[in-house]
Amino acid sequence: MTMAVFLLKWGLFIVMCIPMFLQLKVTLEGLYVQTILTHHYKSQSRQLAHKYDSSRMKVDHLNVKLGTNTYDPDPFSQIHKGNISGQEHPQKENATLLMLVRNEELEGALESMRSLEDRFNKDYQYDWTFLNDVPFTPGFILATTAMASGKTQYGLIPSEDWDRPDWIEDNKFTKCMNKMKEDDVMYGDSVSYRNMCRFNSGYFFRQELLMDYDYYFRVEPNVGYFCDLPYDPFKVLRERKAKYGFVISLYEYENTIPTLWDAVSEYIVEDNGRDVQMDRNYYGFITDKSQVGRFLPAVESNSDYNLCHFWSNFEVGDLNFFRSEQYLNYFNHLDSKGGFYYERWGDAPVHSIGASLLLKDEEIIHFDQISYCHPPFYSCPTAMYGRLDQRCICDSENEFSIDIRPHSCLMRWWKNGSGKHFIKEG
Ligand SMILES: Nc1nc2c(ncn2[C@@H]2O[C@H](COP(=O)(O)OP(=O)(O)OP(=O)(O)O)[C@@H](O)[C@H]2O)c(=O)[nH]1
Ligand SMILES: [Mg+2]
Repeated sequence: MTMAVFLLKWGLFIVMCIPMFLQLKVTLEGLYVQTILTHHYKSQSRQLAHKYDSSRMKVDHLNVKLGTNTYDPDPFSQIHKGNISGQEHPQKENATLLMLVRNEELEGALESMRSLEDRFNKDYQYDWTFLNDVPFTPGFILATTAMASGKTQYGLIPSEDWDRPDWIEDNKFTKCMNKMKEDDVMYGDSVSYRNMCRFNSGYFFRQELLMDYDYYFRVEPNVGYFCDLPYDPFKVLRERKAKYGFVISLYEYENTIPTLWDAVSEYIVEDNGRDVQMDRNYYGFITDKSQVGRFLPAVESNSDYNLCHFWSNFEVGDLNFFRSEQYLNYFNHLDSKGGFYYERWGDAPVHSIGASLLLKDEEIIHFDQISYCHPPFYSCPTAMYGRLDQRCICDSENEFSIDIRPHSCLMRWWKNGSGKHFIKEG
């Protein structure tokens, strides 16, 4: 009897398990088939891709439509036809490469120089101008001159262009700086960083050594250029009558500029349409907070300013714009508020807002074919042929490749600044 119950129980158990076993078998078979199929499809698509390698990867790609906003009407003709490289005397603009730098940053300065020389300047030999708030050491001068293909010159910044002016109140300044330190504001406790930002905002273009130049290309220590420059950016500025060129655009840390926009708004009201021409300038770029594509602004701001700025560690610009009465009025208004010291206003938002308000009609250029890296971010052309043609060493898909990321303002630029040509022409 016990045996019969035992057999019955097991019999029932086995019968009940049969569908489960069948299901498991089907699933395993399915997985197996799926794996085989995936493998099959992958290898088939790899085969297909390689089947067309010879035409896909062909170097003679003069007729390929570029996925880029190039300023060069015949972009592939330059490098491979040897029009730049090997040209003995390419036409040069009245321009200089410009580096504000400390003696102790020599190695970083040489790294940046080597990269820009290789990628661009060896073919042009533009002058290098170095500026410092203390005299350059003989070692610095020797090494940078050896690295440069062009002439080098070294300027000592006068104290009145660099140091904190006396009308900044001591006690208020110390209190503000301590508060910024407490609040962990980036470089919030640094006096020299403030000097540097005010100098770059309002004084670099007044330096004696720059007086005879029209254009400058700002270079910082420890930056890099990942592709050959496909054109002379100075020439692009001149030919297009542009005044300012950038590569990367990001959101500013609002805690460094709590009252900057108040000062700007006051300036706009006082200007009363004299220099700031709202119907032609780039006001939209610095105030648009709408969704662009799938991107809302990465940070919320407490003013109309959306915090977008051109990352000014790279700049190619027209010195005459900065020396103009219009820019000086703008700068003087901001400077009189003391925010470079009581807060920690950076030259990036100051340049960017100034350029966006005062420039117009495509006078600002996005150099999308210049691949530039200031750690941690970099730009890298997305078009494969562009990368090949410019001998790029960069990965356009990496998360630090900044162009189309939530914390990039480039999409806002395309919408409000100079959009991609094909969008405008389409
Ligand atoms: N001569 C001189 N140059 C300075 C001083 N502080 C900064 N600089 C230069 O000013 C430029 C900007 O300074 P950085 O320290 O790179 O500032 P940043 O790019 O905002 O910050 P990082 O992310 O640290 O690079 C660089 O070219 C520096 O070499 C200074 O006290 N004296
Ligand atoms: Mg830097």
